[in-house]
Amino acid sequence: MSKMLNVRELFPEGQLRFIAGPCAVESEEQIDAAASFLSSRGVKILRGGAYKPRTSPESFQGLAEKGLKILRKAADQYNMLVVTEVMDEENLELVGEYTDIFQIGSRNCQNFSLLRAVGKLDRPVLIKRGFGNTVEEFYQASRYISKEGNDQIIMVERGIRTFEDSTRFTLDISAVPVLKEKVKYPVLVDPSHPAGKREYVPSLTYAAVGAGADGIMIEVHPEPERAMSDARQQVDFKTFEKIYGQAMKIREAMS
Ligand SMILES: [Mn+2]
Repeated sequence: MSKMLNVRELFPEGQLRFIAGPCAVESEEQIDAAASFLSSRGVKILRGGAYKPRTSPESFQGLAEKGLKILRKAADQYNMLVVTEVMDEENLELVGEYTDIFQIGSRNCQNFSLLRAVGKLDRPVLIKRGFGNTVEEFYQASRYISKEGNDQIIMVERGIRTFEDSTRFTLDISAVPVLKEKVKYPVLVDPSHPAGKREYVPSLTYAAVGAGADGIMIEVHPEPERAMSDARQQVDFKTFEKIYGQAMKIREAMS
């Protein structure tokens, strides 16, 4: 399962790599379909939430350990790595049994005890920017992890809360060059959560690549309309394929 991973090998400088998969793990069939498709297109890291930090407590909260097992099985079958969110320290050990990369979600970006806890482990940590955090606060959050000894960090810009409400969050494209100046870690962009609508996901992806992102973390679902969370922003396989191809062309044009 988990080997010693180096984030710079996963996201080499000057290249573009994708992390993709559905918002939430919903069933074995759904994850198998996603992993089978994505791996065939060259995606090496599978995403999917087993614990979902939802705005409403009545919303789908995730399959928990059952979801982790489903992710692990599909990733092993298709030779992929798993990145999934750990929401609290209590679940760190359990999530660690299944994931290759720990994800710290936007709502936990400044959960300093959780950051310290993953900082003590020898496994990569993907941290998403808090939607109410400045770039400097995001940077300092990464230092809570590295200070404990773990410098295998991946930073993800995922949009911030502004007065603008025509999109779900405002994607802060400027954060990409600013972070790349501050840290040696890979800087990725999640175009799905700021978009809120799948129609905007391609444009935000291309903008991120143009800004110099090392990778894209995108929500892809075999049947987006039927998704149990974030249904409006997940793209189907066909759309993913188009986005992926175009994004790679933009990256090539830049080198
Ligand atoms: Mn989501």
